[in-house]
Amino acid sequence: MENILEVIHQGVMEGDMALTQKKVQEAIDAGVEPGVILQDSLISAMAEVGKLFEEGEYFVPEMLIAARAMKAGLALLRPLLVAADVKPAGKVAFGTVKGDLHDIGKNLVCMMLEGAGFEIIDLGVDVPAEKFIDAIVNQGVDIVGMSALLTTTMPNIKGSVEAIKEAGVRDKVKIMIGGAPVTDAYAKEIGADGYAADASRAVTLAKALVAA
Ligand code: B1M
Repeated sequence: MENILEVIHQGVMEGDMALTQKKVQEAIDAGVEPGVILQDSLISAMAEVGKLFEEGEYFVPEMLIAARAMKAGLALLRPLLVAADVKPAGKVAFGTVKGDLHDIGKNLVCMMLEGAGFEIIDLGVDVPAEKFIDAIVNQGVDIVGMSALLTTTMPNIKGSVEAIKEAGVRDKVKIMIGGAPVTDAYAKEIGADGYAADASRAVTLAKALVAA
């Protein structure tokens, strides 16, 4: 008999949305625990996708279609996970900073984080500092993620970090940053907790920040 979790894992790896959804539904109907389906097929597949990306075997398009298939499966699982009170790996508020409309990288990082079991509050693009602060104060997030793609908007990451400090809530969250012009040195300079170069490394970083 086929191992349904392996088939789902493979469906995500190949970005086969229809197969992933069909098999997740079959697994649910067969009584497999939602948390097991999440961990042993969807999350495990996205972890492998991230590894293949880091090794240069997968590129952004493969990662995007895998993430899309993962999301299709997750949509079926989400209500069951909520009902079963399966705790997320952490809660992340994520946005592209003020003045910046690029969202492809942000969406990819969000999807990979979701695939790793994080709950995501997607604040969208052109996000002013007040929105990050609001997420910290009112949504109890563990991590704030900020993305910038323009050299002209990168200073708004620093501005947002400073606004978070001024609002007196800096010690309530970890701050991670990324985007094409952003560097590790910049993250250190502005007092962020970490920088990741791509979506796969963003997952590793987020896990480390939550564990710290
Ligand atoms: Co824009 N754009 N763009 N653009 N655009 C760039 C960034 C640019 C480098 C192109 C170029 O000139 N070569 C350039 C910036 C130059 C600079 O600042 N030095 C540029 C410019 C100038 C502009 C405009 C100003 C153009 C104009 O209007 N004159 C304008 C600005 C609009 C604005 O934001 N206010 C503009 C507009 C646009 C489009 C709307 C046309 C479109 C965006 C569509 C969209 O996002 N919905 C667009 C695009 C597509 C690009 C390029 C071609 C591709 C960006 C992208 O999606 N990459 C880009 C050139 C390039 O990068 N080659 C360019 C793929 C994506 C998966 O990678 O976003 O880097 P990336 O995300 C990665 C990592 O960076 C990391 O993980 C992601 C996945 O691996 N990462 C994080 C990202 N955020 C992270 C956060 C983390 C951790 C990791 O933790 C929180």
